Amino acid sequence: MSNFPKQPGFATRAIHHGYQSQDNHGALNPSICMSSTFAFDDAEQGGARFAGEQSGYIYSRLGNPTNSLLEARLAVLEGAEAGLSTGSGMGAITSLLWTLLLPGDEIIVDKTLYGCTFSFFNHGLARQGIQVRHIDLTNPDELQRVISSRTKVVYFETPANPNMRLVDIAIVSDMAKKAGAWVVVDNTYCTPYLQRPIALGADFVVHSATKYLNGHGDLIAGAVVGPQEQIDQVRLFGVKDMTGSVLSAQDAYLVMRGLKTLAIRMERHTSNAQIIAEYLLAHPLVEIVYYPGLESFDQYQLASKQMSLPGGMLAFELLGGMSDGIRFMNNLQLIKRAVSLGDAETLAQHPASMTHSTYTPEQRQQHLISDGLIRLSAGLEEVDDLLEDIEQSLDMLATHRCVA
Ligand code: 4LM
Repeated sequence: MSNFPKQPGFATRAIHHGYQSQDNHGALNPSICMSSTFAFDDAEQGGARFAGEQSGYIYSRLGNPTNSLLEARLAVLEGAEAGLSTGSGMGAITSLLWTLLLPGDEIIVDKTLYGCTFSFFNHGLARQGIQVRHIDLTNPDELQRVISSRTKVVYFETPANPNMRLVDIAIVSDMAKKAGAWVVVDNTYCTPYLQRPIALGADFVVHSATKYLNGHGDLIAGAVVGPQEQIDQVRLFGVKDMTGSVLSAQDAYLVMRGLKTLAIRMERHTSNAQIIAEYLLAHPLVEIVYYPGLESFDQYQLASKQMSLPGGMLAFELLGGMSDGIRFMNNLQLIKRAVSLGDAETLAQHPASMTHSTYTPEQRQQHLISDGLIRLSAGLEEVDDLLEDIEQSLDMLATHRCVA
């Protein structure tokens, strides 16, 4: 963007940051750089780029102009020094943590994590001699008790997938900083439109850009943002040598297309989720609703403190438990039964048998993931149509109960 406006707002940055159409034949949109490799003027230039003595592109596993633009936009939106795009959210998490951690280090993580993140910690990190300690980070006193000079990283999601538990980013980051540990926050559920962990003291933010950042359910992507020096290391070691988790230039372009509407989409996801959450809360067949925008939510105050809006994700349990939850899902007509989140379509899924089936039943109990929980990602449809679908599905449950 040129120097105007002096302090562009969120949506303006999401649309314009880092790109000047006048420098690109007037093209409104950046072009997609479809090149795996980049020619050097001479051998000395190639050598200097490999030696890190000269900036410039070498090979798209290390960087590509289309990806660089996306990375700059994500960094500015999250308030970070630098960004790196990856081939998936798991690619972002693994590339970052394989870079930060060595055998013998300890990572403290929250009890509740997305199923594959949990699986990576247990099957990936723990097996390589890294101590993984799961604690309840919603209670910072627990962190205070266990954090030590061995702790290299503190890692959490907030809201946590799938049960919506919140972690106080400012308090946890302050404690971690005093102990010399890095703080990594998975901000997939919120996006920087709702929550900016780095401004609250976190060091790194990771994303599944598959979700809200792209927003259209048509690709898999990830990102990590943080301090320039460490992001360079994640690029040069984590991605280049360890995971190879590279985002294609075409998909980087599509994520940027998604970013252009992120602000208005997050407003609509939130208003739809709020209305659905209130409807469910008042329904006689619903036992509990977990949504940060409800006053009945036990971390409502914390949500108001660190999230600018309560977001598009909610979870709930029916009085009839898991069997009614499954029936509820099967009765849905408009809402799709699908994992993933942040798409235009409203999606319902059952974490215990789907996204969190990487936990054993005992682990799910220890990690506060109830078998009856149903997760909804509120989409962008007309909310009355969504309510009509939810209502007819619950009505069918009520009929089934009367008949049974
Ligand atoms: C899901 N989630 O929940 P990729 N971090 C969080 C996530 O929810 C996910 C990832 C990372 C779901 C996928 C099926 C908080 C994924 C991993 O899928 O690798 O882009 O992101 O439904």
